[in-house]
Amino acid sequence: MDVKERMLELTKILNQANYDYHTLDQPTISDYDYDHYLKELVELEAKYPEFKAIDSPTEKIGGVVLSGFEKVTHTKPMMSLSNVFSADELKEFDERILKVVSNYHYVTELKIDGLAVSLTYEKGLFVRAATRGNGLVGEDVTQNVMTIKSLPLKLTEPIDIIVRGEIYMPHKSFKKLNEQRLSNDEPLFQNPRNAAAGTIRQLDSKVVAERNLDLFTYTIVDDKNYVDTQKEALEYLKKLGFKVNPNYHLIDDIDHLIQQIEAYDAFRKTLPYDTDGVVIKINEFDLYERIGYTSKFPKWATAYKFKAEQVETILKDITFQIGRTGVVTPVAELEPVFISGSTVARATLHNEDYVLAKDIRIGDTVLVHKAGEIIPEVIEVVLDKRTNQKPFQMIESCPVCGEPLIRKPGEADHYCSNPDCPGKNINGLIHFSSRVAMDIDTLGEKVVETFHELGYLNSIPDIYKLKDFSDELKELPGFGDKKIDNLLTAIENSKSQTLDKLLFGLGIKHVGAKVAKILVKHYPSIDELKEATFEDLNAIPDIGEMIAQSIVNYFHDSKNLEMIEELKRFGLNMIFEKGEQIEHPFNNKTIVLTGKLQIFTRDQASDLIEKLGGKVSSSVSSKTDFVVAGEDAGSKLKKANELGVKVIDEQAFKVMVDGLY
Ligand code: 1X8
Repeated sequence: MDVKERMLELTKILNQANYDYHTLDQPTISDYDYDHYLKELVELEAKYPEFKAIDSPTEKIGGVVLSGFEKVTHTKPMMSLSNVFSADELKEFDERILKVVSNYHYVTELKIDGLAVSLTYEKGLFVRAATRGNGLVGEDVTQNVMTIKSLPLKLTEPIDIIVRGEIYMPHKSFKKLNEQRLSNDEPLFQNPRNAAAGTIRQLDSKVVAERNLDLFTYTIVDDKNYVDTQKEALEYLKKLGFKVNPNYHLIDDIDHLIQQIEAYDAFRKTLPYDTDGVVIKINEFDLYERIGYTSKFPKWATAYKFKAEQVETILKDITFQIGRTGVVTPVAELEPVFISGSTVARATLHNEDYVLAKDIRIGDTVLVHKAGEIIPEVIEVVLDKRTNQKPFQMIESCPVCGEPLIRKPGEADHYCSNPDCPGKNINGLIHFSSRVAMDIDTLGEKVVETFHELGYLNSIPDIYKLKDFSDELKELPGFGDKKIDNLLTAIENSKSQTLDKLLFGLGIKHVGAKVAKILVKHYPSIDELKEATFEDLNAIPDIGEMIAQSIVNYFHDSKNLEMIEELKRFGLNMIFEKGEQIEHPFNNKTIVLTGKLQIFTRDQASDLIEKLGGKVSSSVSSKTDFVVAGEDAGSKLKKANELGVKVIDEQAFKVMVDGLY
C-alpha cells in the first residue's frame, strides 16, 4: 500500500473510532490502538502534508493560536426561548397554541446547560462555528470547535447546511479541569457552563482540545428544506453524523407533556452533564408560520426550567480548613442530605465576608445546593427557623498550630502567620512532590500523611532525609523494599528538577507554574532571585505588585532562607542553566517570520524564538511548524496556507512569548 492510501486508511479508521466512541458512546477499538494509529498519522502528515485529508482526525488535537476572534453575522438570527416554570404556565402555553391550530404534537428535548453554537457545512464539509453572541452577530470559534471529538468534520451527505447545538463540558472534564487548576493555584470555575464558555474563548486551541468539551445538535436552520418535522430533523442530524441527545420524545397532548416533564426532572440527575430544563417544540414545521413569533422568540416552542435542587438542612458546626498557602477557610459541617445524586455533609463557606454577608450561624437551618450540580454551597439561611443562634465570629488563631491568623487589607482571606505550621506544611509537602512541581510521583497524599503522622516528614527538607530511615520505612505495613527503593530513587532524581519547578514547588504565594517560568528567565539562580527588590520584580511584564510583594516577603523570612540553604546542601538544583529550555510550544520547532512586524523587530523575534528552543528558517516547507505572519505577508504566507502549516499573527506570537523573555 502506498503512503497516500495508508493515510486515507488511517483517517477512516480514526474517524470511525471517534464516531463510535464520542457520538455513539460505543467504543470499537482500544485506546492503545487509537493512540498508535493517531501517532502514525501525525507523523505521516508531517512528512506528506499534501496528502492530509480535509477531515483529518489530527485536526482534533488543536494547535492553532489566535490573537482574537472575528465577528460573524448569523444568516438567521439565533433566537432564545420563552420560559415556563410550572405545569400551570405550561398549560397556558398550550392554550395559546390551541387558539391557532388544532392538530399537533410536541417534541420534548433536554435543555443542555452550555453555550449555543451555529455550525456551517458546505458540500458536507465543516467550515465554520460561531457563538450566539447577541443573537445577530457572534464570534468565529471554528478552530476551537474543531477540537470537539464528536463534531463531524465531514457529513455523510455532501450538502450545504447550517445546524445549531449546545457545547457543554461533561462533569468528568469539569472535575479534572478544576483539580488541575487547584494544583496550579489558579481560580476554579464555578460550574461547567462557565468552564465551557471560558474554554471556547481560549486563544490556543490545544488548550481547548485538552479540556474535552462535547456537543449536542438539535436544530437545522431552514429545516423545511430537508424534513417536515422536528422528530425527523433530529433523526436526520443523527444520519448526517451528528451527536443528538437521545432523550427526546414525541408527545400527543398536554397531560402527557406534564407527565414527561416530571419524568425528566428525576432522570436528569443521573446524567453526566448539566441540564437546566426541557425544550418543548411543536413537531410539525408547517404549523410554525401560523403560530408565529414574537420579536425575541418563537411562539411554537418554550423552555420548561427545572428548579435547581435546593435542600434544607441543619448547619451543625463551622470548622476551619487550612490550605497549602496557609489560607484558612470556614467550612459548613451539615446534617448529611442527599442533593443532586450524592450525599452532602460539608460545604465551603469561602471566607469570613461570605459568612457575615449571609449571616450564617451555627445551628441555623440553611438551604444548600450544588453549584453547577457539583460543588456544595450554602445559599442562604432559613430565617423563619432561626432560634437563638450566636453570630459567626472568625477565629483569630490557626486551628492547627495556634499561631495568629492575619488578614491583609483588601484581601478576603485569612492566613496562618506561622511559616512552619504543620497544617500548611503537609499540604505544602503534597504540592512540592506533585507531578506539576518536583514530580516525586511515589510520594502522594496518602504516603505524605502516613510519614507525617509517624514523624518522618514535617518539612520539605525532611523529604531528602528519608533515606536515613530506609530500613525503618521498609518495615512499615504496606511499604516493603521495592516500594521504598522506588520512592528514594524518585526523591534522588527530583534533585535535578529545573529551577522553575522547584520555585513552583516551594509554594510561594501567587507563584504558579507560569510565574515560576518567567522568574527563572530573569533570575537564573535562586541566589539572584532572593536579592531581587520589589521594584525589580514589579518591572517584569506579567509580574504584578501582588506577586512581587509576595516573593520579596518570602525571601525576607529567615526560616525560608535557612530551608533553601538546607536544600542546597542536599544537592538540589538551584540554577537555571543558560540555554536551558523551559517547556514551550516553540521547543524544537521550525518557525518562519514573514511580512512586516510591528511590535518586534525581526532580530528580536528571532532571538526570542531561539531562546524558547525554536529554530528560525527563511523558507516555508512541509518541515515548517509555524509561520508568524506580519502585515502584507506575501508568497510565504500563501505557501504556508497551501501546505497547511500553522500560521499565527504577530499578536498571537506576542501572547505566546509574553513574559518569557
Ligand atoms: C437552547 C437549547 C435547545 C435545546 C437544548 N439545549 C439548549 N440549551 C434543544 O432544542 N434540544 S434549543 C435552545 C434555543 O433555542 N435557545
